Amino acid sequence: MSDELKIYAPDPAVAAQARVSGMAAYEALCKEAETDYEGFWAKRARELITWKTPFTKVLDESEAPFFKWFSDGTLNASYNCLDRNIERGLGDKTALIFEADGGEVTKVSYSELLARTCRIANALRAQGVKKGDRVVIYIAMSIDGVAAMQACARIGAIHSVVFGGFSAQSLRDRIEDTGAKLVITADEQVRGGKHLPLKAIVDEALALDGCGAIEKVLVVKRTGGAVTMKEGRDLWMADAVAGLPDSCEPEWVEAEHPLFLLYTSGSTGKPKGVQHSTGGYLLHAALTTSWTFDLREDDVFWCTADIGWVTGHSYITYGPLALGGTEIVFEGVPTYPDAGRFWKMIQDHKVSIFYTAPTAIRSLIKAAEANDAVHPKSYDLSSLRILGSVGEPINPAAWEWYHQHVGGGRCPIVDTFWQTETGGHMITPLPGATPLVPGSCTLPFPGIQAAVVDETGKDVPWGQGGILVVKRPWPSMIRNIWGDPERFKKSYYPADFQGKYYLAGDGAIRDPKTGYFTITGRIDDVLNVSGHRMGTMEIESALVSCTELVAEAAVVGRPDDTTGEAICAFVVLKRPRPTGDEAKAIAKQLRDHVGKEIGPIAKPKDIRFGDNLPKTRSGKIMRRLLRSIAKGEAITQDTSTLENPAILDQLAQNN
Ligand code: 6R9
Repeated sequence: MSDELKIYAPDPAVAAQARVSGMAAYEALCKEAETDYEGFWAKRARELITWKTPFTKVLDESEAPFFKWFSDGTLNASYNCLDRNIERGLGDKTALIFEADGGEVTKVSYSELLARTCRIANALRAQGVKKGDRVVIYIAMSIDGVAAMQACARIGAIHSVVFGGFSAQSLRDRIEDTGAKLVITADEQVRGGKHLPLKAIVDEALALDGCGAIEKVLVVKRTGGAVTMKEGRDLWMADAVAGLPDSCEPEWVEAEHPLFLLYTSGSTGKPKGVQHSTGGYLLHAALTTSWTFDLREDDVFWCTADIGWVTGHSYITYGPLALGGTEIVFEGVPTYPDAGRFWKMIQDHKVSIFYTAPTAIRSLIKAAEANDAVHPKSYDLSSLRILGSVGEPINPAAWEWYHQHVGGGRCPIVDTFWQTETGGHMITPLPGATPLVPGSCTLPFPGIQAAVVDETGKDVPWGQGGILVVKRPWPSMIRNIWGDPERFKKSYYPADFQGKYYLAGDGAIRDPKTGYFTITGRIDDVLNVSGHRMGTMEIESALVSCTELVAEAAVVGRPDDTTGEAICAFVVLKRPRPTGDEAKAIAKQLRDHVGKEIGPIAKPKDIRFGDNLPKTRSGKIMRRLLRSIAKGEAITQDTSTLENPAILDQLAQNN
């Protein structure tokens, strides 16, 4: 393969009807934002959002970096996603197509989704939940999951969805940090044909210290599996909503009122509660759905993310519904009953916009290459118009396969770079405008002032790698770390850039000719495993919390063909270094321990034991050496500052 840049011009059929059609239109939008930044955003906020009280102020920088947008406007997110579509005549239109793990399909119209949302909202109010109270949602992909989020938004409660794969301990940490009053969960979840507990994990979490604020648990019946209901605390959702009306007056909130908290990993300490606003967040979720996905009323949109992650918030619960779209909510996994599941669902539901993660694509490529029956060519995918990728860099080989075999060579791929903190797309192609280059997320979304700078905040020339920053605040940006404004400032507006630029935490490089961005990976101690963010410190803490065994642990990432990055742990035990079967058994025990502390997604793929770790004379672990060992590379770095060089050979041999 030559490394010559391959460029794919937008498909003329897609471009002809796209909202942003052609590069001149894209450039005009960027120019508009440059010339009148506040005017640019205010215009879209008026077009896309229905305000109860129109705003007169746009951006308020008086308490920078705690920026405010549209602060004297009031609105309700669920009104914008539901009622107003019904008022526009879309009441009978299908809002959600739910496909269960086993294949059963349930469709709900906008009117039905509104009624369901209102009943849950009324139940929350009946249980004493008020504006500003936090509600933790620990549930699998379901209509009730989306409705529960919308119900919180309806009454001004702040939801915090916790991914159903997190352990009781992780759930406890989030419940404690939010100070939530109520948990919404289900009896069980079903994934890949297996029933997995949810309510039992909630019980376990609530039995730990720190969950004292929880008064009630509402339980959705999904499988009918056995659960224990605690008298006075636990209530079946069906009983909680019984007899309550299916309408509910929305709570009109200020634009800056927090819509949700979502926990994500940073380089240090416990996961941070990323706080999003109502007005600015909803605007960008809707605007990016409109421009990046070009969503239209006859589209069937499928974002395969879970509502436990930010992608599920912006591109399942809020963006597509704000535009009156029809979308798929999928409970299961891409490989069950076989690895053709995604392609079959695209065919069955005539999906026109499909948004997934590179990890999923890479694993499905492997399966398709081994078995024609699960190859996309065995399905009718002609309904597809636009493809998207998110969560991690997509390698050019996977991009080409996705483009050719899934998109039939005609569908543009929007490789969307963004983060939990950014609320919506930051750097992404627009499907009817941007010429595509596999492996590049191309150019900033109009209005987003992304740049690549050096450590002092100076722009680096195109072609030179540097630090990705955003130079101006934008409407859907993180507002705070829940309860920790100092950490917010330090993490995102560090003194290195005089507190002026938003620090994304990623490195980037721009193509010398086109200026296209390529993300080069995290510049902090955050790993990206299958598109999930994991802090190395969190995993290290989980390992050393196995106090009877572990003396010390260091975690690094190494490249992995399927998951992008894999977790590799170097562990020093409180007993002699194990080998052979004993090493295998202890590694399994430690993996299970991490699974229990954080969740299965955090289990290290490799665990290596050493008598010690490579350290400098001042006792600092030299992680860059561990990274080389994890990759199986020869050590070429300077090891002269190392206290104990012999340890490198031991760790390198120990597989
Ligand atoms: C939306 C989401 C954010 C981190 C981010 C970056 C990586 C996401 C990417 C990408 C390259 C893309 N990332 N999209 N890297 N190209 N298109 O994934 O949010 O879970 O917070 O992760 O993921 O490293 O900083 P989140």
